[in-house]
Amino acid sequence: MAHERTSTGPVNIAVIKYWGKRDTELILPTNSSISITLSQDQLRSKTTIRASPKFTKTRLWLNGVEEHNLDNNIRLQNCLRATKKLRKEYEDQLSDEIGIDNVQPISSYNLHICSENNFPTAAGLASSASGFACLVYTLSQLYELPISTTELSKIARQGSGSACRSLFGGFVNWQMGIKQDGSDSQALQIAPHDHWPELAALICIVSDAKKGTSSTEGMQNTVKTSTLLQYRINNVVPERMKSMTNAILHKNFNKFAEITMKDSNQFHACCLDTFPPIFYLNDVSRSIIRVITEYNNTTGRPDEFKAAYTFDAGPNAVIYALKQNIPEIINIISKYFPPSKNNVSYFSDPYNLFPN
Ligand code: 2P0
Repeated sequence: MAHERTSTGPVNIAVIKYWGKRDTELILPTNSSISITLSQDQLRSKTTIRASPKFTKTRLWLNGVEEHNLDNNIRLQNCLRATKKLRKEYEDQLSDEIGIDNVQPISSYNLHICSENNFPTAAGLASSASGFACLVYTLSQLYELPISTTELSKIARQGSGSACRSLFGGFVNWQMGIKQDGSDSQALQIAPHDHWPELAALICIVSDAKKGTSSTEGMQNTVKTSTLLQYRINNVVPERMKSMTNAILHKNFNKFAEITMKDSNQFHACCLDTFPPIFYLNDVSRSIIRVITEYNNTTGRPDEFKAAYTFDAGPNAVIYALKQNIPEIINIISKYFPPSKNNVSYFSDPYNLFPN
């Protein structure tokens, strides 16, 4: 008998950025980070997993194309091994309770995994985060694992660091942890999706091309060569984690916006401080920063903001703002960057930012 589960997984956009690993195998970060999980209406991964005793090997299709040499895919294997181990323990426990003949030994079956994104893969829109979060969540459903989301986040982390944050909706903290075995490097929810319903995100797709330097490779070059990253890790992020958590809990948009923009700027400064340097922003990205800065200047106060930009490992901008300002921001962006001319397309999801 075949067992099958399908689920979808959301993208998250960090406001305190993760950049750097202290352990590349277990995927343990050099600093904690905070993100917001976006609604699945426009950006999501979808994964179907089927387990059957008839399958002769485990197979994986990504966006319709089969991936080969899965044994060499260490991150995938780590996620499969960890969830299968938990399933086996659960089967042993069930066998003791209801008898071995009544338990399906699904942990021993091969899998067919089908995963797809409804947005450009690897263009700096967190496709690995939604993809691995969705994979691990679907495995947990297939295996009916009796574990918490935070426990599950430690497995998703081993697929892709940022994936651990996509298991929660709302506002999420990835605690870096201090243990060598990674048992305290996990995601926790700061506040649920309906905590701050006035907050919205606008995503400007500057380019959907695959990025030149992958995050995985780029961040380790930064760890090796950037002195600014060391300063950031020790002297900047710990304080920002506290201030950002407070800003979110108190729905203080001015503080939220200030830290979001400063942290994006510092992350890209670390990329520039990498040797050789990494460039993720392009001219259009920098123009968006200037336009948002000018827009914020209209408040007349240096500590008052109407919008906050943030950029990940690619040129695409995410603009956080209060819903009431979104129509004005769309107007400004479309005036300065008509999609046909500058290749900026955008969409807003102001009324349904977070998944349930
Ligand atoms: C973040 N990024 O916090 C940061 C900001 C990109 C810039 O997490 O090697 O794809 O799989 O752990 O998770 C991208 O890093 O890297 C990322 P791996 P991942 O969202």
